Amino acid sequence: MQLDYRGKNVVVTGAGRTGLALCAYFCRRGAAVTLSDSRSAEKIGGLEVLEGLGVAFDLGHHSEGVFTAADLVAISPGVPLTAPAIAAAIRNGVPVLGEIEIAFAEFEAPLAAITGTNGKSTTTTLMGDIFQAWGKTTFVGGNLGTPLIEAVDGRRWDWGVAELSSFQLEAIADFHPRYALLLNLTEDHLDRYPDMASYVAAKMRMFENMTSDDVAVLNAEDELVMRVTADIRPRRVLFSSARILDQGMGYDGVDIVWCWQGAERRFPVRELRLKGLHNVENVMAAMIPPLLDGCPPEIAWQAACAFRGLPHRMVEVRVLGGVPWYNDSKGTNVGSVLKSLTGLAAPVTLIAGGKDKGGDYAPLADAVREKVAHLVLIGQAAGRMEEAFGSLTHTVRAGSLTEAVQFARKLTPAGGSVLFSPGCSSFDMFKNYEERGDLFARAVLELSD
Ligand code: UMA
Ligand code: ADP
Repeated sequence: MQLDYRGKNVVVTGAGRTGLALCAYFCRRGAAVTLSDSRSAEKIGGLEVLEGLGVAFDLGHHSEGVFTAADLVAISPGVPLTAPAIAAAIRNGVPVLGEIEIAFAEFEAPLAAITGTNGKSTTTTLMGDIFQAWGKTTFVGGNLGTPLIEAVDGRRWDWGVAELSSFQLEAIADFHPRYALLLNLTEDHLDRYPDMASYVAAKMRMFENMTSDDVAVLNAEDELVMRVTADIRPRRVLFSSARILDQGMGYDGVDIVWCWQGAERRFPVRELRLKGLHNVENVMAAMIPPLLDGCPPEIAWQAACAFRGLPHRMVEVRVLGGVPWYNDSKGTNVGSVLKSLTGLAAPVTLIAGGKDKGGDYAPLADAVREKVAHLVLIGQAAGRMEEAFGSLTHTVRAGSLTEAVQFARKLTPAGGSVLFSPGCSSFDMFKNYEERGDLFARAVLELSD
């Protein structure tokens, strides 16, 4: 059912993909919309369409007066609740809601929400494929790319599968998925959160409105996940990449084994196109909601086997002189670099660095010592990374990603491999991780034989 925002004074914050979709949504509902962004109109560009819709602007800064006078502030994930104008609105009793909350209020199909530090996009996309293969019209989006708010007008959905970031979960109120997946928890985004506990607390909001009729899908091998979900209300269904579970989804090193209500079903992992133990975890997690909802296991497994993985996640760009080159531009934190390194044999030349997120690089130290023969560093984080790893392996700095590729070419012997897994976000040098990964792949393809 459409909510009534007619005549309401709504301030949409952030002129990215989410904010633009929010503006269109509130305009369709007859609200008086103001778009506020800390960037100037020239920097944002392309606002003519919104002018045509009658949207007002507060650009180059966030004006407190605009926020405190609003009936509702709708925020994009990149805008922290601590921004002074947002904090002023909250102090003045103005409701401040995130896009996920606003969209959820009108999203009529059941929803599976996926969070965790790593594996969200892979799991979300695969689960979407499974529901589709089962014949369900399924919205697949969220942090993955298409904001949930774009799903609420137009099509009728049987299912929604949404990847959720901690940023998005910070600004929910009544959000309540039927299935909620927490894949893993390792350090990330410590440039936004004061500490790991605050980051985990944001993720945990996913469960806060769920009841015992709902299901939480959890990683039995992640100690922190197990600890923080010990007392949640939804039913816990576990997956484990280390053992077979009496009840739940396990793995014995050969087959994924689904044990449920006395029955056992086996799925041979060699049939998957996805590689690596972390992807076994993603597949296990993605299959649980559809299976619990009655999807025939053979349909779920066929969809899992057909899935080729997403771009910029451990994609082999080419093999040159006996050296495979991997693009893992989506490896944006220490946990994901670790998984990617684990799948490779020494000697690896690792190209890393980018925008530093303030986390600890130490969990990578053992893997760097064992596997990385040469470390090529780029970007703002190069200094901190050199401090952490410079004494453990041969380390050089490059002025650009293209130069890093050239250094890696010279340094890597036949039989080695080159991994571009930055362990950082891209925003110091690139628009996003896709642009960064595309540039890497181009530079690698341009290397002469
Ligand atoms: N801005 C302000 N004030 C601020 C901060 C930012 O006005 O205090 C403005 C910026 O100037 C910019 C706009 O906000 O114009 C950007 O908003 P946004 O960062 O929310 O970007 P969107 O384009 O709306 O993209 C967001 C997600 N971005 C972030 O969480 C940073 C996208 O996730 C997501 O795909 C998209 O919504 C659709 O849901 C990206 C991401 O990096 C991929 N996510 C993080 C991650 O995966 O690690 C969480
Ligand atoms: P996210 O959306 O959470 O960033 P992706 O599915 O895009 O996750 O994968 C990003 C990177 O994270 C991959 O390249 C891989 O290195 C790592 N990764 C993927 N799945 C997992 C997992 N289940 N556990 C740990 N790391 C993972």
